[in-house]
Amino acid sequence: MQQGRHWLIGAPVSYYTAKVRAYLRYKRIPFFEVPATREIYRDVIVPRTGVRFIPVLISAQDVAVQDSAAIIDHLEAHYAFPRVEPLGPIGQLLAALLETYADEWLLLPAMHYRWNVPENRAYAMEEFGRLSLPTGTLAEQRELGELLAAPFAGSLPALGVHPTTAPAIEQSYQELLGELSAHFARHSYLLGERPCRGDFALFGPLYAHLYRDPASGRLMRELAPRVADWVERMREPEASSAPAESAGYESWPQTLEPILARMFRELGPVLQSTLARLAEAQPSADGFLPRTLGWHSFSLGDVSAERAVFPFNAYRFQRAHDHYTRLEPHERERADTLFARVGGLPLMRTPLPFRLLRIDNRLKLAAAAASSAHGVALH
Ligand SMILES: N[C@@H](CCC(=O)N[C@@H](CS)C(=O)NCC(=O)O)C(=O)O
Repeated sequence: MQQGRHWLIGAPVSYYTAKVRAYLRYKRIPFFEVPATREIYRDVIVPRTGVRFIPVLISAQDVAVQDSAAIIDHLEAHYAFPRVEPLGPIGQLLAALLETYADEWLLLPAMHYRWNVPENRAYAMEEFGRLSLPTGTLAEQRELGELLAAPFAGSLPALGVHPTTAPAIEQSYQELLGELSAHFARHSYLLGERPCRGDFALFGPLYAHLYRDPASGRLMRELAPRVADWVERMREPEASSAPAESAGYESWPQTLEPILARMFRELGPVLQSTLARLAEAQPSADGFLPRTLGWHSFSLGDVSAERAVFPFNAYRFQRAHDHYTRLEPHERERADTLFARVGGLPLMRTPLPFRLLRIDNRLKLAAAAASSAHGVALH
């Protein structure tokens, strides 16, 4: 990969690659996309990042960055315009919350529909094979696709996708489509007339899985054509001169409230419990956290089930929480009015008794700064 250019290593089937690709296109940042073949994993991804995740950005300065949010942050430092961060602090907080919801929670419907609907599953396996072995025969690609897809399909129980939760996951997703349809009837993007990081994040599951996978794509177009239109808009988002928060409402559109309420109802307790688990976690000898910290129960609709505890869920939320704790008192009051309406106050007011740091693409726990370490009330 030649220096002086940005290279995005990823895949058309990949959730978080879609997020970064839409961001790069919106910013009009020139880049080349490289499919994550077996050779690219062996020669670039693993040696440069130490982990096996996509997307990876190899920047024009030859810096290797993994994690979709870290890639966006890295590029934002070099390309200020068009802005993707909302102007106001509450807008920034909401964008980070929506990013957390899209990155961490919409994995459930995205993975459920991909791996439990036979038509989607067959399509995804072929796509995995084509990506990894572009010059192989169809039979070779299918065989390899099946092998490579196994760990992804096998991750469903850890995410909380079980036969018992599948109906609730479908119901929640279809209700979300209704809420998004109502929102996109009035606004082009989540926070108004210009995409924010929440839009890019939401594009990950809604495009790479739930629009591209054939059976899911039909479902979206049938149930929520306006959401499908937003997906199309996000594929090549136009740089707009409109402020990220449009005038006429107090930094957030009202039609966002049911979506925030859903997020706090479904993901809120999972985050609370993850924070509590982290507060008790014993660091390993090297100080890094494992990818999962045991299991906990969660509820969706009327069902309860088990899922793994993912420290990364809390890491993504930490950015939103930081925005919240930095609000000036008059802004805090406005944000609290909103959070009280959408059921988010207990979570937002939970102090984080630690900092999660991301070092060498792995998470580490550090003590909270003295000023914010006011008691551990994690219930
Ligand atoms: N937090 C990471 C997540 C990246 C991620 O999970 N990527 C998927 C593909 S879309 C992957 O590489 N998974 C490999 C694995 O789960 O081991 C990001 O935002 O980039």
